[in-house]
Amino acid sequence: MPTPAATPSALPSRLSLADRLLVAPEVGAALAARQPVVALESTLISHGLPYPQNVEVALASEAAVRESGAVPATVAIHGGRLLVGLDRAALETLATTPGVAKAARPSLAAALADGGWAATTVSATMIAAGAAGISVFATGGIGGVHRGAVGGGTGPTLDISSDLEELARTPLAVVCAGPKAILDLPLTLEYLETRGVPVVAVGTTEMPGFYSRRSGVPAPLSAPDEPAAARLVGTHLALGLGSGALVCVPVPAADELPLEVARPAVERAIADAGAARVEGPALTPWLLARVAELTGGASVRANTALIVNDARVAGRLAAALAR
Ligand code: PSU
Ligand code: MN
Repeated sequence: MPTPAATPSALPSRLSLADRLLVAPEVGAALAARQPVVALESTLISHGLPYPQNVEVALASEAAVRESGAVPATVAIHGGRLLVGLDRAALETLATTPGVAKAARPSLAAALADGGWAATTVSATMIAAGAAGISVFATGGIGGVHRGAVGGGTGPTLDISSDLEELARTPLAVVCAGPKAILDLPLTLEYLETRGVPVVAVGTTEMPGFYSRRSGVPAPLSAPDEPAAARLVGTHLALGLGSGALVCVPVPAADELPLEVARPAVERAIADAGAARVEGPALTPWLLARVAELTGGASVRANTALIVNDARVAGRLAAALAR
């Protein structure tokens, strides 16, 4: 992969999204041959998990995609370009560089104009993947409507992740283990329904709860198995409605954080974040790190396992969609 220059003035500001895409040769070849490709995001590497679990999970996710018969394309920003497909050195850089930026749709231009390294959230990864022609993407847990976003506690914060708007306007299948457990799950589902995003749980009629297999909240749609989920998602994408589809897969049983362990840790972390006045894009990483502390690292084990599992399922979904 060519290494782009990292000076702010390296690229003219008028460049389009397509002009700024730098697709790795293996990914480009797979797309040209209509072979299955799975996009992976990088904010979970830079902001979501501690080192060295973050780089281990990045490599394990890529391996899981390959085992499923698809080509992985981890997305990040460097030198004013959207990189689609990273080498190992790039993954290490994202995992170890302090203060790497977190780029979402609203902060995409700032990250590109800066010229340095930035990790992409679900929204920015969907933008890059969609522009590159990739139709399946795996993450850990999507962002959503934060608790207290529309009232309660200290009043409405209106903190709603740009992930939800992206799902409404970019036609990709996104595989996750449910919206992150730190969020308001019923309100997140209401938002996705309003914005026309089908949400399908695989192998269960309940929404997967991210760290936990269960959430206690019914899933809007349910598919008994992966082929059924692939048919549903394939049908949605073929209609050309413009929105993406969310596929939710429970964390593997051996690594889950039982709901009775996860729930009090999440509630305590949210209270602590309020007391520490953490807000904006810093909130989600702060809460994930706090839950990790409160559970003695058990949440990190669940988080890494669910990310790799999602990548594996996304690979199989991409293979099914390519047939
Ligand atoms: N899944 C994880 N860990 C993470 C994320 C997803 O297991 O850290 C990241 C994704 O990049 C997602 C972001 O888009 O968290 C949501 O951030 P926010 O709530 O600030 O929109
Ligand atoms: Mn937010």
